[in-house]
This record gives sequence, structure tokens and C-alpha cells, in this order.
Amino acid sequence: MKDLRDFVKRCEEEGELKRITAEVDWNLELSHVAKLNEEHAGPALLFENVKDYRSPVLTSACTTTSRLALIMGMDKKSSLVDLMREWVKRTANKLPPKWVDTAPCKENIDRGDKVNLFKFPVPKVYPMDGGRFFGTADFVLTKDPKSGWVNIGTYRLQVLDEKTLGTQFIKGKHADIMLKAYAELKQPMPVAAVVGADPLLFLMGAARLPAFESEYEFAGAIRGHPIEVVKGETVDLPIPASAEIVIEGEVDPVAMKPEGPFGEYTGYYSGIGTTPRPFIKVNCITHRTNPIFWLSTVGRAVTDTHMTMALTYGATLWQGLEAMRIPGIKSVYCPPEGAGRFLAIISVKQMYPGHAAQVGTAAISTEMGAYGLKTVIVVDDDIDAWDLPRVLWALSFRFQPSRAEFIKRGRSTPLDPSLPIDSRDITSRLIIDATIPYEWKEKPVPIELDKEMVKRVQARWGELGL
Ligand SMILES: Cc1cc2nc3c(=O)[nH]c(=O)nc-3n(C[C@H](O)[C@H](O)[C@H](O)COP(=O)(O)O)c2cc1C
Ligand SMILES: [Mn+2]
Repeated sequence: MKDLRDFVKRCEEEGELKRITAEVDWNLELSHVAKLNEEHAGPALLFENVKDYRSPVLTSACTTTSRLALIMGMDKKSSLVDLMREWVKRTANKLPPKWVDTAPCKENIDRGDKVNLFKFPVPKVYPMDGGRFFGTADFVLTKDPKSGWVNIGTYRLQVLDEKTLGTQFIKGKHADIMLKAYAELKQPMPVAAVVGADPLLFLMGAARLPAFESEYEFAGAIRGHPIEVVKGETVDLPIPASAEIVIEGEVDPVAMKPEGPFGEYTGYYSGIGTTPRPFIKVNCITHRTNPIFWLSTVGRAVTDTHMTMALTYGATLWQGLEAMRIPGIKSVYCPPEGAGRFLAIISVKQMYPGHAAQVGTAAISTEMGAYGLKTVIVVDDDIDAWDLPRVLWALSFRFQPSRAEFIKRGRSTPLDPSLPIDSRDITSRLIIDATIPYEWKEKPVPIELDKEMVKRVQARWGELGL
């Protein structure tokens, strides 16, 4: 799969996509169709007749595990945990991107006065949103001025006017770290914001990889071939050759414009009123002819964004634990209901006293866990991390509150509605060890059915009238 068009085609072949030919308004109507469609696990939608526009909008691409599997190039019947396990396995062999000279993303080039973000059918999603958000299924490319490390990060982008995009680079995110490096040099930060291309790059943009790691190399690892990139027109950044729309511009590290609010994945608006934030001054736009604009819905769980994060945050937590070489990790599950980021469940085969405790503290020390993860539940390996009824059983019959660890201070997300709106930098955490302590000499004796009796009863099932 090379681009979004391949993905649309694959979805169509698999009965996973519906084309909407009736006219739909970009102002609230389109997002509401998508959200209601997602509430009953409907197909991906390609809106071909958006009011005032001629080019299409794709939504709900990542809403189901089956479509995430198609993006990963895996069997449609794979479970979310299968996808994460495969992600961790494949990312062991990183592959750098490959430069090409010509690319479909250069079919149309707009500079100077021709630059106009309203050229694209950017939807307005929720009633109290501060405007139309160009970036929901996007990713932003930036380069560290000192080391040359290129980052891909998925960050929301609001259309402020024809040539300006508001950003929300949350503190400590890689674009934020890089912007601070440009601030020291007193230089603007060149950026490229991309919509479309291989949909895996959007997932990579949302993955919680550590600093100095290249999302391109991990995408290459998952694909098994390098991602093709081309030089920007005005920025020295590797642009995905097959991108639908590329916004080239720069961020002044000290200038701010009001941004937001936006109805977020927490089910709440990101703030009350606007917040001053850095913005992208757009210098050039390149796009394919009849570009597919792509929207990822947000809002009350579960939406497209929740499923995306359940996969990408869950996989990078697992990847982080593997990188620490902790033995015995059986499965990791970050429920989509928690947007894959506030709650993590980890199943471990304990091998020594304190092993489960190590897993819990390690989880909150990974790149993913150190940021906003509030609750970690560790269960024994007889329970699958995604098997929520069994996890609740362990919470009832194995967990002892005095063995929980309460951590007072950790890095938070400003979007967490459980914290007061003006003090969301720091969160507390809870590590719930719901395992049976390894060192116990006498452990509770589990009830197993008598095997012979099971056979006998099964043989008599019909006779018993059952
Ligand atoms: C649809 C979607 C929208 C997101 N919007 C933002 C955002 O506006 N700001 C932000 O800091 N992170 C946002 N994230 C989370 C980041 O993509 C994620 O934390 C990622 O690790 C950032 O990349 P980085 O680690 O290279 O900084 C979003 C994720 C998704 C899936
Ligand atoms: Mn990164």
C-alpha cells in the first residue's frame, strides 16, 4: 500500500467503504454523518459531493480493527492485540526512507497569492469548535536544527485564515521540543503538514516513539520497504511522495495567535474559549489533482481517533517495554474507551518476586506511559490483557488495595478533563497489581472442573434435554 488511494481501493474491495454521492455540508453535517455512522461501526465513508467543493473527503478510515488491519497489511480478522504484537515484531528492523525526484504530490503547486487553505473541503466538526480543523488526520514534519533528526507528529491544525494554521504542539511533544531549539537560534521552524500519503504514516505520527527516533524508519519497517520521499518546494524536509496535500510553511517560535477550542477525544472541548499558540505561516501548497481530504473524527468515545490511539499508543507502550528487555510480557491492551492512553492493562508471566511491580513502574516510565497514563493494571498470564471480564475478576479476587502504588506527580496532558482546566501539567498515577504475589508459598487453589466428569456430562447433554 503506497497511498491513500490504494487504501480506498482496498477498502472498497473488502466491502469496507461507502461512497456518499448526495450533497453534504462541510459545516457540521459531514462530521455528524461520520460520527453517527461510527457509532454503529459503519464503513469508511468517501464524501464525493461536499457543498461548495469538488474534491472528496474521507472519514472513518481507522474506526474498526478490520480497517486498521488493512492499513497494517494484515488479515482483516486480526484483533487489535494481534496488530500491536505484529507492530512490535516488525519495528525491530528499521528502514530509512528513499529519496525520489518526481512525485504525485507535486501535480499542483500554489505559491504566493495563490496560497489558500479554503481551497480544500475542510469540515467543521462540533458546534463549539473554534473553526475548521485542517489537521485531524494529518501529520507534521519538522527537523531538529542541531541533530538533523526528522520528526513526524500528528497534531491538530486549525484554519485561522487563508494562509495560517493554528497549532497545538503539546509541551514536550517533538515539534514543541524542536520549536524551542529554533527559538534559541532565533530562527523560524520550517514545517510541512501533510494530509494523505500511505495511511500508515498517519498512524506513525500518532505513535509515542522516543525523541531522536525517526517515524519514517519505523513505517519502513512495518511496510518492509522504504517510504518514498521528495524534497519540499520551500522547506528542506522529506515529503512523502504520494501525499494528497502538502502545506509548506514556517512557525515563528515567539509569535502566537488564538487557537481552539476543539471537541477532543476526551468527550469534552479542549478548553473554554481560545488559547494563544504558535501558528504556521503557509508559504506554499502542493497537492495531487482532485486530492482526497481526510478527517479523523473525535468526540465521545469510541471514534476514529480512539481506535487510532488504542493501536498506536498501545503498540508503542508494548514496544517500550520490549526495549527495556523486561521478560514475560504476554500482552498489552490500552482500551479504546480510554483513547488508548489513560488506562493500560498488561498481562505478565511472573518469574521472580516483584516482577509484576517492575512491569507497572516500567510502564509509566516508557515514552508512552510517562505522558498522561493514569492507571496501569497488571494481571497474571492466565488472563489476556484485552479480556475485560477476566480483568474485572482479577480486580475483585486478586487485587489488594494496600498493594497498589500511588504516584503523586507525572507528566500530564492538557486535555485531561479530570484535572482543573488551569492546572493540567501534572497528573497522579495508580499502578494496580492485580496478580497473585509470586513469592507467596501458599497460593489460592483455583477451581478446575474434573476432566472425566466433563466428558461424561457432555456425552449425556442431549439426554439431559439441554
Ligand atoms: C487524531 C489525532 C490528533 C492529535 N492531536 C494532537 C495535538 O493536537 N497535539 C498534540 O500534541 N498531540 C496530538 N495527538 C497525539 C500525538 O499525535 C502523539 O502524542 C504523538 O506521539 C506526537 O508525536 P511526537 O511524539 O513525534 O511528538 C493527536 C493524535 C491523534 C491520533
Ligand atoms: Mn516523534
